[in-house]
Amino acid sequence: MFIESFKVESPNVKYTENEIHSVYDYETTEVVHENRNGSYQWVVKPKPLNTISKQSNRHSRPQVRVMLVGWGGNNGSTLTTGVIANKEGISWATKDKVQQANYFGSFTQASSIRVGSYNGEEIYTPFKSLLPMVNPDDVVFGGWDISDMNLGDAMARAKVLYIDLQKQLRPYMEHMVPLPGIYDPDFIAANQGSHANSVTKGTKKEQVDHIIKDMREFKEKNKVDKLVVLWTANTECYSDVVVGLNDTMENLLSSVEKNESEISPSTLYEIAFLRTRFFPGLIELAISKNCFIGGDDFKSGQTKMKSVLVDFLVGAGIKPTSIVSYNHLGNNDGMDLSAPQTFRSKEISKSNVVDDMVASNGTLFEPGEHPDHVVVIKYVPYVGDSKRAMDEYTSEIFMGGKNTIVMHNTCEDSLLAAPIILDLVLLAELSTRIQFKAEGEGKFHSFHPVATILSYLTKASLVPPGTPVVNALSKQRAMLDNILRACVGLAPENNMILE
Ligand code: NAI
Ligand code: DG6
Repeated sequence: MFIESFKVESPNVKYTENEIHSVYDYETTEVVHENRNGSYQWVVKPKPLNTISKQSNRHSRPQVRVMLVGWGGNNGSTLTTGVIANKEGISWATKDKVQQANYFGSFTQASSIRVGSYNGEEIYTPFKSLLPMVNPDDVVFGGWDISDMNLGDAMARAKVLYIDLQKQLRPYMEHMVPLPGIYDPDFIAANQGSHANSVTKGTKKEQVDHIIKDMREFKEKNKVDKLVVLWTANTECYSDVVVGLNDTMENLLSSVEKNESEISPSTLYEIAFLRTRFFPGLIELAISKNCFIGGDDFKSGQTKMKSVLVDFLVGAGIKPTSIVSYNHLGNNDGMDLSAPQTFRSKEISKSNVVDDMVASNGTLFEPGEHPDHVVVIKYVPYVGDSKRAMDEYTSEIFMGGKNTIVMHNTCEDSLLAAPIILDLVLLAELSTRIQFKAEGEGKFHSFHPVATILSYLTKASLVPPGTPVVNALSKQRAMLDNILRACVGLAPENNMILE
């Protein structure tokens, strides 16, 4: 059964005028390696830790302003059009039916969560009714691009949406023109140069100041305090952490002052608003400014499947030995990735997602042992945004047997990515309104600025130093669900069904 909304009644939960307060039993386990009677032993100690959380803006309708880097791209234009189409209740004719705008693929808008059972029947409610979240109707978009194409033309160039829908949306989109972006041909594929007709000028420091000014003006114009900034521009070449260049906050800021050529446009935007090419220096800067930052590269299709499938295999005691992922696509993202330097960045973000699952099972894998893992991406203009992803997983099973699973996925890439971008915005905003403290602790505090809670949506999760990286999708989702449940005093979903 599905219910639209609910209220929790519990001595641990208090609804005040503007906040929801929840006292929550959080039980963790501590593992220690101790000398007991002359020999070292591993000891696991359950450790209860009461926490209290509060979530603000219970009644008012929170609003959020979003600036996208790469606003005129396939993702940027598809997200903007999708939100407008939903807000305006637009429908359009397809070959099959009259299609209504929806938010399929956005877990905040289109997924549900179990709250309990009623007369033996499971009761579900929309995920978005768990805590007061920003309504996508109240999101206003802006941003930068190195191309001055307006969003109406960008939508047409993307070739993602049905023509009937594009015609209806064009009047809303034509006046939207991205602000000039920071362009450095050394960091994206040479094939992108012809788009770059709207770029900021000056030294690296001046470009950072330019972006800061843009953000200030956007905030003032739209009368908001809260701004979410998100990178959806082309993939840049992979950059290493270099001692003296970007390894500390001080070195990074001094490299910008010195106009060092190895500092990429994404790093300059990041410095302006603390984006994510996560050099240690940037993370330090984000922490020092208490500004939330999240992981890298939207996890939309192939990688999502990978983080489900490998979790299933390793969890079932099956040993994946070879993972081969092919893609071909024909949009501008595909063209950018056809250059080896930008491909390298994508290869890395697509490849690291099985490491924790492999390391978790010492029965299957020796320390340091990994499955062969190959990622291939090819540019095939004809297929446009309709990406093909083919995966082959070979595993060792019982008694030396082999098991090969092959998957083929065809999908409009940006229609998978756009709802994920919306979720990142809404979840990031929500995270800023949650505060908690351990029992006995004086003051409430926010989440750590490195927002692990966003991991479910990105390929390369970012976690605070000293925190484990979790890639298994089910664990990332459980973390999200259970943290939000805790905020309204609901126990984590344990699926024990003892009752
Ligand atoms: P796109 O190529 O259509 O759009 C990127 C936009 O960024 C272009 O309009 C370009 O002019 C602009 N741009 C490039 N460098 C810039 C800079 N320094 N400053 C401002 N604007 C800049 O690509 P798409 O498909 O929208 O993808 C965007 C990013 O998201 C890429 O990094 C891609 O790899 C990643 N991604 C895409 C997915 C998809 O489904 N389309 C899925 C997951 C990740
Ligand atoms: C081809 O690999 C293009 C990429 O931009 C991907 O489509 C994108 O990163 C999504 O990747 P995945 O692995 O989540 O489908």
